[in-house]
Amino acid sequence: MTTYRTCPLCEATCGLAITTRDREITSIRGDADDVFSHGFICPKAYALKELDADPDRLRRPLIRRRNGFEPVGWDDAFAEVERGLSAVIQKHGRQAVGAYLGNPNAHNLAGMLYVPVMLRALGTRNVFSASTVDQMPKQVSAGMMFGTILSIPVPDIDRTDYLLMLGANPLASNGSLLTAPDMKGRLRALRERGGRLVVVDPRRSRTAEEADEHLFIRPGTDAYLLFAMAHTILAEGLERPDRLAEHLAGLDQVRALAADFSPERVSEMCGIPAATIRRLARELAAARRAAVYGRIGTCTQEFGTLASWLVDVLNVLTGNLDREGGAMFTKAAAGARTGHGPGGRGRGVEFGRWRSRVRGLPEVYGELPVVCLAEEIETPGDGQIRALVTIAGNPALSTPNGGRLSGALATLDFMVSLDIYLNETTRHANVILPPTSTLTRGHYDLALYQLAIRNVAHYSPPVFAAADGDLDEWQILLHLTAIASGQGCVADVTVLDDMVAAALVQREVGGTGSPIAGRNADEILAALSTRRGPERLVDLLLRSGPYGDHFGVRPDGLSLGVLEEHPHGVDLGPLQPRIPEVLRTPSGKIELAPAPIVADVARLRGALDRTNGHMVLVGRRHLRSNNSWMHNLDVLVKGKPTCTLQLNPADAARLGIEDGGTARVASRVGSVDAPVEVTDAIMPGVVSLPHGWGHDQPDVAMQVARAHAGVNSNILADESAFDPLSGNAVLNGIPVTVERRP
Ligand SMILES: Nc1nc2c(c(=O)[nH]1)N[C@H]1C(S)=C(S)[C@@H](COP(=O)(O)OP(=O)(O)OC[C@H]3O[C@@H](n4cnc5c(=O)[nH]c(N)nc54)[C@H](O)[C@@H]3O)O[C@H]1N2
Ligand SMILES: Nc1nc2c(c(=O)[nH]1)N[C@H]1C(S)=C(S)[C@@H](COP(=O)(O)OP(=O)(O)OC[C@H]3O[C@@H](n4cnc5c(=O)[nH]c(N)nc54)[C@H](O)[C@@H]3O)O[C@H]1N2
Ligand code: SF4
Ligand SMILES: [Mo]
Repeated sequence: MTTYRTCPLCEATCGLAITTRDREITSIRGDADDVFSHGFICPKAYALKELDADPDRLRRPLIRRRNGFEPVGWDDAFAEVERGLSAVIQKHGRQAVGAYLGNPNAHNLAGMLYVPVMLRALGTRNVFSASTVDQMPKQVSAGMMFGTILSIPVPDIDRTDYLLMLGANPLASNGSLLTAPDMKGRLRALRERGGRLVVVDPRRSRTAEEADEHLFIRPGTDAYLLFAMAHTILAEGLERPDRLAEHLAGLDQVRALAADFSPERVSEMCGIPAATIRRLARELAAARRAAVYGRIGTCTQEFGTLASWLVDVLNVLTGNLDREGGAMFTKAAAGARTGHGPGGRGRGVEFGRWRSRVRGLPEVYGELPVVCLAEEIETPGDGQIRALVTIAGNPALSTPNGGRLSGALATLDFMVSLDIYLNETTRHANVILPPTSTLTRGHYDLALYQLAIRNVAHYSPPVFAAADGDLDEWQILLHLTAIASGQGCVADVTVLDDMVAAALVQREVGGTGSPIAGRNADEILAALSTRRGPERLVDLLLRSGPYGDHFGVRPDGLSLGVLEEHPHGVDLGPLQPRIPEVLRTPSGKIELAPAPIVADVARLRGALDRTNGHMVLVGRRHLRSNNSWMHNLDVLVKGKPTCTLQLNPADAARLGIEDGGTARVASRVGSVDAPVEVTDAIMPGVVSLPHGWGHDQPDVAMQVARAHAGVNSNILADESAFDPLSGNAVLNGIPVTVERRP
């Protein structure tokens, strides 16, 4: 039997054809008929078979006892969670419970739809996630400019003539905040139709190798480069906001701010000649259709929000925002906040509604910066975190100062982890709750389809039925919801699920913007009544979404049933211009100069004369790895180790370090010894180490990963360094010293 399924591993959403015999996978191929990926897949897709079969993947809940972890039944596990969480809540209140949400939540319906339900029941403001070691700066800048948490323009790579890419390596990562399977093919097509690809990166990445031009940049200085390009465009009168002009606020302020950042002024800082900066600016302005795209290298740095903002400032100045071949807004079939209503204006975004207790960092989109997590656990006082819930996250490896955080986790009164492995983080948990294999779940990319370069929709049915007694992730989350809301661990989660569905229906019929506003809630619930769990909620979101059937109003519209009839997905066409309808700012304008961003420019200006004396560390990704959690799959880790410290030959010679030798890398907060790879692909003065490694910790029950342990680069990342507007960690441009180890 063959099941067609979207790969849930990264943002590219490739279609897979998974052939099975009974409970066994016999083959995994790219689905040639997939409307979006047309058969493309990467090596990680094959690893889904190994992941499903991995003997170390947890099948039963674990409780930590005095002499190690013990497998238990679900009832015992939930009873233990109830005891542990209730004790902390009773004694210290709800703020004493923290939560950390990891990246796989964005690739999982349960994570998207039921984690918020669980968090509401928990009632804590101490919520942290992988977003503040990732894309939060982009979400902050885009939210301020356009109005919602996901108002992020994506480069229309299939139609552009010029793509300026900074801090991204889609040939390894397969794209991020840019859902587009087969980036390699799409970038090749761009060049074949005469377009130009320019990559700015302190490392000659695989993507840089494919580009027409690659420029080394000193890590953390993208905001200077982008400002100098804006400066050039404005100084030379090359700006052409065209159709956007009537929707813009703040252009004059940008003009004034850019005045301080001439190419000559920033050139040394960035390590890029002034003439090159001017040429880039002119090329961008002259291109018929162009897009600027920045990703993790431009976010996880000191000026992350400013760099993210300037990317879109350039898209606006050159008239490329919201036009074909420029940077455009997706119109997703389900779940988008800009999906309904007349639009054109909205509530906008608001940050700092509360602050972290110890350092006073502002809340963003309902969460606190994860750079604060360790101190919130360690520092005594009212509101100290004494219990932690982690859901699909591995902060011990993925967040700054992993050494300190691991120590802090060990001091918690109680910790529960929803996770499929006993790993570097979950080893600190009192209870680990494992959901069933990802192949037993239905799948729909609620989050990633909001950032796709075409409007697409694809529902994947489960490949296998869950075994008796296994719990799906949404069911576990509802059990935790029941416990957190004081209903105890025996509550019937089907009743809770009905309440979740009813509440979501109420939001649609009770709101003003929804196409089903004013309809009868019971009638809508009845129409959804054959489904339960995430499928019922997705059906609702699709049917009340922009392409939906609106429950009978548009019989040809989308529903989950329609998607089930289209196992290769439904293509809803190329992106269309959406301004002004897509805007949700209170002014109804594109806010080109939001006040907090304008204020932060002073910090950028103040750092202009800083000297670049020290060596700095950046990260990187490898095609066969996925953050921290796929290193237990032999197909992906066999062969040459990829967790190496890349060092430029000039630095290697100066430091007396040879290829294949060992170097000690030390930062303010820690040091690691790593094997060295001498390569001119890395800029002089910069070293690169990938993240997500360091599996040689006590108790970690991942045999293959342990044999390919690598070192944890986040031992070096400094939790005191962050981008102030977003609270995002600085993971690139970390000052380090490097020395030879015998
Ligand atoms: N230095 C440095 N650090 C970085 C980065 C960097 O570039 N440099 N990148 C950052 C980025 S972009 C990200 S997104 C973060 C990731 O940070 P995290 O999300 O904290 O880490 P992951 O490695 O994705 O860990 C995912 C966890 O989920 C578990 N898991 C996998 N599948 C499932 C599932 O279906 N259900 C459940 N419940 N659990 C599951 C895995 O076992 C693992 O424990 O790392 C960040 N850290
Ligand atoms: N194979 C694989 N795919 C993945 C992941 C994975 O771990 N492995 N992780 C997924 C996740 S969670 C995410 S968020 C995405 C991330 O996707 P991408 O953003 O494409 O991430 P990377 O491949 O790490 O590429 C980042 C690049 O930024 C460069 N860089 C570092 N510092 C700077 C700087 O200061 N300025 C500039 N201009 N460049 C800099 C690095 O050298 C690197 O080449 O990938 C996703 N896809
Ligand atoms: S590129 Fe991403 S979505 Fe596509 S097969 Fe590889 S891991 Fe899966
Ligand atoms: Mo990420």
